[in-house]
Amino acid sequence: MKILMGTAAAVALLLSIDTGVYAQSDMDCKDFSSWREAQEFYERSGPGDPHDLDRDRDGVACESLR
Ligand SMILES: [Ca+2]
Repeated sequence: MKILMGTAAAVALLLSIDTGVYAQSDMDCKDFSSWREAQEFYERSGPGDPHDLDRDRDGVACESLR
């Protein structure tokens, strides 16, 4: 039972970390470890660039990370 509880706690922790990242209201370029990651997030976030990752509006997010 103890092991089961530990597993449940670990899963809950992983889930909270996972949803925590995507629930963040605003992501900045410094929150990504690579340009590719930032670019994919930018593309997934849809039109309008809600996180303001592409300030010069050329379709390329976070030039500073390239
Ligand atoms: Ca840009």
